[in-house]
Amino acid sequence: MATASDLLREAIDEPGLYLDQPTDTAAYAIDWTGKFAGTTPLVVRPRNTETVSRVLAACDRHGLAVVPQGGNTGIVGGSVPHQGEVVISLSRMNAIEAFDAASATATVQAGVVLQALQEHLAERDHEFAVDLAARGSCQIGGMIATNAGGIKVLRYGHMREQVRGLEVVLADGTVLRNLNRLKKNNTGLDLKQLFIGSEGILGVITRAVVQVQPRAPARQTALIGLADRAKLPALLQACRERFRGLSSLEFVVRDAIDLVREVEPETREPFGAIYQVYVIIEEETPAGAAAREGFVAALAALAEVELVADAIVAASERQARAVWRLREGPTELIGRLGLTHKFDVTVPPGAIPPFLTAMERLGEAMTGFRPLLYGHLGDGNVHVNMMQRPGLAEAAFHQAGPALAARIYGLVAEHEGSISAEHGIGVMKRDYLHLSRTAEEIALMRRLKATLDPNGILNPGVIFTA
Ligand code: FAD
Ligand code: S2G
Ligand code: ZN
Repeated sequence: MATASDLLREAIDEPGLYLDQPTDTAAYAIDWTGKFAGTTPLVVRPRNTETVSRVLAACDRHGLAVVPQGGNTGIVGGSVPHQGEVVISLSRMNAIEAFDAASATATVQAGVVLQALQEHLAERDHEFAVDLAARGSCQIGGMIATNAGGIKVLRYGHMREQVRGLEVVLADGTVLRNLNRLKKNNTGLDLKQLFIGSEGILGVITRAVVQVQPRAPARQTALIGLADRAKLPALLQACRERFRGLSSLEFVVRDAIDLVREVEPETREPFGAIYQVYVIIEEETPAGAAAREGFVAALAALAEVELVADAIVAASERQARAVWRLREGPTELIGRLGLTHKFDVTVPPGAIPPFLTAMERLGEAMTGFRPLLYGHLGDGNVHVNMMQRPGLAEAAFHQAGPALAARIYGLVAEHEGSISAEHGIGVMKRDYLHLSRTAEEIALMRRLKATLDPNGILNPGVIFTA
C-alpha cells in the first residue's frame, strides 16, 4: 500500500519539501495549549504557491486529508492533525513581497510571522493594525484563517478589516488569485471574505495584500486599578467618549495578576492597594507634551467620577511594556504552567461584571480549578481560563471539560453573547456552534464546504464534524 509520502513524492519532489521522520514531524502534531495532539505521516513545507497547488491536487486525487498550519498558536485545536492528516506548513513561505506606502498596503506570503511584518513596517514608519501576544510565532496566513482579533480591535477591527486581496489554493489545486491593492473594488461577490475565518476548511491561503497604517505619532499607556468590577461597563463607555484615539482597553482580574507575581516574583505590585480588577488604557495621540497632558487630564476626570481608583501613566516605552506584561503574562504563563480549559467568549458590556462573578463561582464549585479571567474590555471579549490546580488529576481535568463548556457557553448564550470572540471554532467548539449560529446558517456553511472541498480533504472535523 503506497504511503502518503510515496504518493506525494511521485507527484512532486523538491529538496527539503517533505519531513517524514517522527522526530521531525512531532512538533507539528501538538498544539500550543498541549491539549490537542495527533500524528501525521508527513509534513509538507512548500516554498511557493505552485508547489502548494501541485501538492493539494495530488492529495485531492488520492483522498489524503490535510491540515494547513501557520505558527501553530491556535487555541481551538484546528491547526494539528487528529486522524493522521498530512500537515502543510506555510512557514517557509515567509517573504514580504512588497510595501506600497501610496496604497498603504503590504503584499506578504502566508508564512510571514506577525513580528517580522511589524519590524519591516516600523523601519518604514508604518504599523500593522492587528497585534496579539503570539506575535513572535503567529503567521499572517493563520491570522487571516482565524480572523484574529487581538488588542487593537477596538480601533482597527479584526484581520478581516485589514485584508485587501488574497491568493488561495483550493482543494483541487486551483489557484484563486486576487492580490487586490485597491481600497475600492466592488466587482461581484467578494470571494476573499469566504476564506477569512475559514480555519483551513475551504482553501490554503498562500499570499495576501494587507492594509497598513502610518506609525502613530505617540501612544499613551495607563494602568488603572478599579475597586469595583461593576464599574467596567461605565468605564468602557467613558473611555470611548474621552479618549478619541483609544486603541486598546484591556482588563485583568486580580487573581491573574497574582499568578504573574507567583511565577515572576520580580513583577512589582503596581499600586499601594490591591484592586479587584486592573485595566490598561492605550490611546494613539499626536506627539508632544500637550497630548500627554490631555491624556492625564482625561484620566483625572475619570477619577473624579470614581471610575478610576488609582492610575499609573507609563513615562517610557519600558514602563509601557511593564504595564502590558501584566496583561500578556497570564496568557503566556497559563500556557506554560499546566492544563487549562480555555473559553474565548463575548458578552454584551453590561453583562461583563456578573459574568466574571459567575465564572469565579463556577471555578470554586468545580473543585480543582482556578478561574483566571482577562480580556479585551473594549470588545466585550472575556478569556475564561479554568486552570488545573495542583492535585487535580489529568483524567478529572479532561472529564470536567464538557460540563464546564456546557455551563459557560450556556451562560454566554443566555446573555446573547458569542461562544467564540476571536479564536474560531476549531474542533474544540464545534459541538456548541449551534449556540451562536442558526441551523440554516450551519447548513449553508456545510454546502459551501461541500462545493469547495467535495472530497473533504481540508481540515476535516474543524468547525463541524466531517
Ligand atoms: P495556526 O495555529 O497554525 O492555525 C490556526 C488555524 O488556521 C487552523 O485551523 C489552521 O488550519 C488554519 N490555517 C493556518 N494557516 C493557514 C493558511 N495559510 N491557510 C488556510 N488555513 C490556515 N488570537 C486572537 O485572535 N487574539 C489574541 O489576542 C490572541 N492572543 C494569543 C496569545 C497567545 C500567547 C497565543 C499562544 C495565542 C493567541 N491567539 C490570539 C490565538 C492565535 O495566535 C491566533 O488564532 C492566530 O491567528 C493563529 O495564527 P497561526 O499562524 O498560529 O495559525
Ligand atoms: C489573549 C490568548 C489566548 C488565551 O490573551 O488575548 O486571546 O485565551 C488571548 O489566553
Ligand atoms: Zn484575546
